[in-house]
Amino acid sequence: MRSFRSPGLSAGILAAAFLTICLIAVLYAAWKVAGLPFVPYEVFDWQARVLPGSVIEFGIGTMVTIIRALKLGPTSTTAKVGEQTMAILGFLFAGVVAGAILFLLVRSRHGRGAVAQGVVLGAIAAVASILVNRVLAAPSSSSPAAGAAWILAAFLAWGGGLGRVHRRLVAPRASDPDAEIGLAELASVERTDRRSFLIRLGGATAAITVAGAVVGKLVGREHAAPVIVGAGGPAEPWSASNALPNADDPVVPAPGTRPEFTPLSRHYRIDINTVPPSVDLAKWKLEVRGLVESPFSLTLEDLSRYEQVHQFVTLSCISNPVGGDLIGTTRWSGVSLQKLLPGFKPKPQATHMKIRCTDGFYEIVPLGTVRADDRVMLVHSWDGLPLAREHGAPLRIYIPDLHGMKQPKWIESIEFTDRWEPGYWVERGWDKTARMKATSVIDTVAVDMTIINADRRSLVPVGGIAHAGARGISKVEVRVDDGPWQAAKIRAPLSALTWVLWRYDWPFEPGKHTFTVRCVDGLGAAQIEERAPVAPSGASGLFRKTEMF
Ligand SMILES: Nc1nc2c(c(=O)[nH]1)N[C@H]1C(S)=C(S)[C@@H](COP(=O)(O)O)O[C@H]1N2
Ligand SMILES: [Mo]
Repeated sequence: MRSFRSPGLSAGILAAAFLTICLIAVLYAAWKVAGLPFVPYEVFDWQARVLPGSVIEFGIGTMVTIIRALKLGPTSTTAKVGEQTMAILGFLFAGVVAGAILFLLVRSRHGRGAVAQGVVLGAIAAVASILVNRVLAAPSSSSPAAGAAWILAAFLAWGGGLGRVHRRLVAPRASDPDAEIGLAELASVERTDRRSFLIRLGGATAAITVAGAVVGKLVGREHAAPVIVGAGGPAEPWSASNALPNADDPVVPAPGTRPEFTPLSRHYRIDINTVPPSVDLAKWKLEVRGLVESPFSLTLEDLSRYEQVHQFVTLSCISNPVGGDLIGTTRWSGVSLQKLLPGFKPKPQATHMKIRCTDGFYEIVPLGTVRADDRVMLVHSWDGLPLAREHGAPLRIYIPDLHGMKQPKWIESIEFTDRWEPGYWVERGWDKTARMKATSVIDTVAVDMTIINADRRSLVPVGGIAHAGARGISKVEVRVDDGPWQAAKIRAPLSALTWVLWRYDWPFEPGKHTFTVRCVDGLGAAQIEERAPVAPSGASGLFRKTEMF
């Protein structure tokens, strides 16, 4: 009889890492192929909902700072990739910790019952994951029961596998346990056997991971429920064949200024989902309930029978730093809520609407806002196309002057109530009103596009945007170094709800210069010069750009 030799903790960590990576690969492939729950993202999204707002704000703020400092790419798409990576690494970390604990537990019991304990561990992890899946209640193309069964099977296999790996590491096959060999020799045989076993396990993990990724990518249906785009609907964005309303404006943007009308593919996306929820458009209905004469529901077709409104709108995220890219302008189409309101038949005591979304997001809208402003609308299209999945298909709201955090996407229901409540982000410490502050940004100092004026002066076109919610912009000024503030020319905006493009032709001086911009909103209020971070009410401060010529 030889004594039991427990595999070391490092072997346990390695084995747990391999098995957890296999689990992730298999879950990923099943998610892509059959729409089964991808637990790492679901756990991440669940954490994002339950953790205190300050923790989330710190996380998002750090990510935005890093992305901007390292110029990693468009903030919102890069951040989503960052979140997905964190979700997967976090899941892997949890799997490794759980595996290490299992190895320690089994060691304290002298190696007995490794598989049984592994299965118990898998079952605990499965139950927790199923609970998260049910709490999120994300729509998916698989049924909740199938999702639960799949999670249970996958996690039991993972836990049982861990137990078997432990058993295998304890009882090396290379040696005959009954053979008469010395202890030292046995130890070395064991070490070699464990090492080659772990190497083979690593190889198998690599193979499974590659297979999972390939299957997921090839079959990849983005775990979408069937999306039915209105038959005969437009295939082309509105902007592809229509001129912008200010096309004839004499103020030509300085070369290098961002596009005045943001292409759909470049509009930022911010929400609480690692992967945007996919709504089955065939089954979708807007539920209207609460303090109304009688609850009812509306389909997209019902909405299409109302007068359709189109508005050019600039939307910005409250997390957008001064000069950031979490801001965009497109053409929003839908129905004015003011027109819909009488048909909803709210009871006299109703004062607010609580809007609930597929992803658990919610927001409160005072009826006074709707009654006072016919531009508040339920929106089904952007740039002439039905809303993309990531931008809230099939229905979102638009409320002039407010940041995106007040503008729910993926709307499911409107409940009429008699009191104000904090919305999703207000509950997490953000501003109650979330009104967009005036902001101005220099996009370009186009020194290689210098023009020579009549006095033979070289003028460098400087340009960018200015925006103040629905208040419009009455003045933009540029200062070079410590010089005087100079008025910039303002191009007519696409609408009263969008940013303006401005341009200032700077008399060129060689050397190093700092350009600063500021604006005044349409009501006469100057842009706030004092710097403030994005939380809790949106960033303020002047944008500066330093260039060397
Ligand atoms: N249902 C839902 N709606 C939402 C959010 C969300 O997380 N869930 N995020 C809001 C925030 S913070 C912003 S900035 C805007 C962004 O809209 P976009 O991604 O279409 O640009 O959506 C808003 N609507
Ligand atoms: Mo936002």
